[in-house]
Amino acid sequence: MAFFSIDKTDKDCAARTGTLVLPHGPVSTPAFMPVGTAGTVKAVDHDQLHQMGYRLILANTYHLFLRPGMETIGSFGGLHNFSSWNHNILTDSGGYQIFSLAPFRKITDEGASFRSHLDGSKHLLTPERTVDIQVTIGSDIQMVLDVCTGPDIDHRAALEALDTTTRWAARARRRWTEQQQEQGYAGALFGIVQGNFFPDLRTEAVQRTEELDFPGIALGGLSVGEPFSTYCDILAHTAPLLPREKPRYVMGIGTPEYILAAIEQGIDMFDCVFPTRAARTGTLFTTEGRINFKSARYARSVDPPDRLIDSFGGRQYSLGYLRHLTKSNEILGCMLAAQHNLRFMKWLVDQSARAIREGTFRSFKKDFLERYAEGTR
Ligand code: PRF
Repeated sequence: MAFFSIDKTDKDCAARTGTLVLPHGPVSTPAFMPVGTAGTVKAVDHDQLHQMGYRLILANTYHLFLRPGMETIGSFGGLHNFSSWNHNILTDSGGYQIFSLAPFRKITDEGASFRSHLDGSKHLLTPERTVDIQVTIGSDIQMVLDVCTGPDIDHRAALEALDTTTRWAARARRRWTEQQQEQGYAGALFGIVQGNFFPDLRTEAVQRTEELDFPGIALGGLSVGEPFSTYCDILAHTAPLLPREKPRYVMGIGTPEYILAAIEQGIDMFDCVFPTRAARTGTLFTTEGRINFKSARYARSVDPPDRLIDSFGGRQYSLGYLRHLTKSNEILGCMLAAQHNLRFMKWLVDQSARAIREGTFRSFKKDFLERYAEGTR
């Protein structure tokens, strides 16, 4: 079966539904991937993720490499066995985490050297080593090591980062092919388009990444602090340049506004810590807007978080109870809020898919966002 097939394209925009066929089973797209940085989606257990309909979660090379380390994960035969998750895993390469977390980092042609945010120890990740690590993890989809840049750099610096990213991508591609031939590695490798917020560099990045012919392609370097309109402009410029037949992934986006904008441009995959992180600090995403459920206004609310969404798999918990749990720092508060937000994200992509099949994605997006903005306080 093909690695990726498009099932339906919306009649009024580039949005599409499809199916990814991965080593641990098929995944329908558009797909939101919950982030399980250290091999766990915080406060949500694997059975629940499966029950919610998730078949592809994300883990981070950077974190797993530092702790528990590759010897431990290797001794379990990979992250699927180690964590007892029998469905698909996509691993990010560490490029972005080094950029955002490491207290010290230095990019050279050889790779990225950095100090661990855990204990200050020094490490070097090269493009080849990053592939090898992700092979040890047993990733169903792995990402190339890239250089992610912030919104404040000039054209010259952005081009330099792009040049390094492209040279690293070619080396990663070569190592991935060796791993397929020598170890029978079955996971895919995705290239990452960088180029900062310069349209000419984004165009060049797509061309140079496409020359390497990866099975899938990601847009990196977005949602790094730029205004939403800049994100939309770069997305509208770059997405139409991507090959139609390959899965397309925007890395690290997770609010409904960002995700629906991406789906409209024909993006198939996204991930973000935001739904699970926000849950832990008292924020729920609902079909009537984003709410702070710690607010006193919910103290006696007998309502469920959302009238349209089955937040807890058939179980009823009120907003009043959820507020109490979180105010009391009860672990169950984190668990329930994370569960609701992940069910909300699944609902959002499933409703998007339904609308695409019906050819009504644009009106679904407009209606949803109007209501969502109105209720967000
Ligand atoms: N590169 C990688 N991972 C990422 C990003 C990137 O640019 C982003 C940017 N939003 C999130 N995660 N490798």
